[in-house]
Amino acid sequence: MRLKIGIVCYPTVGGSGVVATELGKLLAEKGHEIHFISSSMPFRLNKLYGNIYYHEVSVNQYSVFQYPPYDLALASKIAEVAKREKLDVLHVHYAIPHAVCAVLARQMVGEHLKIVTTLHGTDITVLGYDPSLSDMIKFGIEQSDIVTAVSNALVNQTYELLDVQKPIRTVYNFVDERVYRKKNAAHLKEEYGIREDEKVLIHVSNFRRVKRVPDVVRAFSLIRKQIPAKLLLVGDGPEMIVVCRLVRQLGLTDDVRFLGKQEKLEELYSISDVKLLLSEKESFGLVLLEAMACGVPCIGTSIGGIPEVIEDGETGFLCELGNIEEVAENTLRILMDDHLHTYMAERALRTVYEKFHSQQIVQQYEDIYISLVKEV
Ligand code: GMT
Repeated sequence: MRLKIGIVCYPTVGGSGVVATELGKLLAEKGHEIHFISSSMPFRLNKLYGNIYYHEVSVNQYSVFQYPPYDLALASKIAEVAKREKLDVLHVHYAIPHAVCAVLARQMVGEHLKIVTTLHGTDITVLGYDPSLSDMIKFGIEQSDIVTAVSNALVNQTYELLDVQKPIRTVYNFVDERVYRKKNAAHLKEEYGIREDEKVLIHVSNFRRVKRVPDVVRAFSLIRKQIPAKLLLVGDGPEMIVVCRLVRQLGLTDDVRFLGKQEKLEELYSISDVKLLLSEKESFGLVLLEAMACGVPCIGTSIGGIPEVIEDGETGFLCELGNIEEVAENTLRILMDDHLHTYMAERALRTVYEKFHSQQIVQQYEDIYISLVKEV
């Protein structure tokens, strides 16, 4: 069955935009017609496909409005595209504003437009606590035809926080294994001034406070006292100034590389020995999966969906939030034991293929769409 699927996502750098875009690309490869509806071109939509279309939402600034009406412009664009292109299904990523805009668009075009909403985390774990928004999020969820979340932890958190009645299914995130695989990028070590005897640790995030990047730096400081090592910090965001200051204060300037936002992450993972993600909130942690697909063992906090991605003692280690000593100790265990490192690297690769394989996950979404279209 060939479907016409609309995908609404945040196009900028971020796991939800990445997953939505990769999903669209893989669905297109399976023969479906994909229509991205977004405020700018999703950054991973970096290749031309005959059956992928992009519809830009533009917001006019009229002097009568104090704020530009983005949500209304989005709803109106969804309705326009759904009607003209005869969309079967609309898959929106994030409950607000996307699910709510989709519901409004459906009222404009008719009930045959089916809505699938995927919860990615921030809509629940941050905005769900805001009483001025929680009823709206609940409305978006309950009015969707099918709701998915990227981890069991996020499903449970949604039930606890919003008291929704709607069934929510877990559909895990995935990566494109053709892109995320170990590559020969040894030349990068030389370019970044990393010696052969040095171990490489990597952290990738948007440097929001919830990512606890200072914990990564503090743990690295303890590790660095024991073995020669370098830390790659990839990404940028609000905490960058704090992190830079801490690196200076701890005397780590020569051993930390600030790489900013990067695209060829698979090459950076390919020269890394361990990945660190020490967040206080994380519904899944897509960057862990990216690293695992390149054979990198991971250290993460026992928070949110992270324990569903890292299998403790098998593909890496889980640590208590804020326990820097435990992070350093577990990281050193991996870095100082080649057998353990090889074992965990292989287990990480196997987990990506067995539990999170892209074909398996895309199939789950496809089955959801088909079940809805068959209902009509
Ligand atoms: O983590 C962020 O700050 C970005 C956010 C997003 O919108 O991409 O990430 C959320 O969605 C990702 C994809 O499902 C998940 O891998 C991240 O864990 C989740 N972030 C949080 O829950 C904080």
